[in-house]
Amino acid sequence: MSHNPFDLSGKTALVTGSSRGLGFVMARGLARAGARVLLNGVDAKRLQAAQASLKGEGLAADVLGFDVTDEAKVVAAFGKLDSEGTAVDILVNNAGIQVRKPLLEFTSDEWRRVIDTNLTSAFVIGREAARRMVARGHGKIINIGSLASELARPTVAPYTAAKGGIKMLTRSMAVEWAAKGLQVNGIGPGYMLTDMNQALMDNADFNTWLMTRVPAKRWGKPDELVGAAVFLASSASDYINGQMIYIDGGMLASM
Ligand code: GCO
Repeated sequence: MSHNPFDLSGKTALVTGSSRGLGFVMARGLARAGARVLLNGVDAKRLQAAQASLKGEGLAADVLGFDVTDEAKVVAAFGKLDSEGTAVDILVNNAGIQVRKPLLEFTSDEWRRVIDTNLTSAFVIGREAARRMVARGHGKIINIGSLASELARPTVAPYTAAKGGIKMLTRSMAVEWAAKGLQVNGIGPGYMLTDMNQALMDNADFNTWLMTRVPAKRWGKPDELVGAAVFLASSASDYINGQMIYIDGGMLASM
């Protein structure tokens, strides 16, 4: 029996949107902490490459590809896991997209696509995972929010609304499922060096603004999310529920 409270040996973790970016880095971190990870996405080639990368490190990684916005596919994926006898002990709701434009120019379809991917999917996948976790009396759900769970900036209204919803969905899940042995918390990344933010990283004016707003005076590195992900996925957080951990270089603490 490991006395390391951060040991994830024997656990299975499903990380949505984990063929690349923050999702892949968190999946790798959970695997390095001992978990068997289920990699999720819609691009089979990317998923195979991600799996090969983790297996190349001797880590336990399988692929569970489905579109997080397709409820029937989500339900079928969990049915497949049931039939294989695979229990998801840890769910990381990470999948998300970004669309940037003035709110007045957004179409309803664009709005719905962001909300469906970034928020509704966390509800649907969270519900499917939690039904099984509740039956077993334990489980960890980690919803990936954002600085935008707390603060807004122009041009990212749907994303911000979705990430604000992630914070309150996290609290709702926590208050309904804590007594059933589940811990549901969130991670709010700040401005991280990811493909999704490439347009911002390439923008000199944005970088100048950001460096005035972040006390750490730098962008975050994706690996800097792993510690919080392992912590919230492990027994070290068994009495923590409904919390958001912001990994933002101090940005939220600063006026
Ligand atoms: C943006 C960015 C942000 C970051 C991150 C901030 O356009 O402002 O995409 O949303 O991705 O979520 O915490």
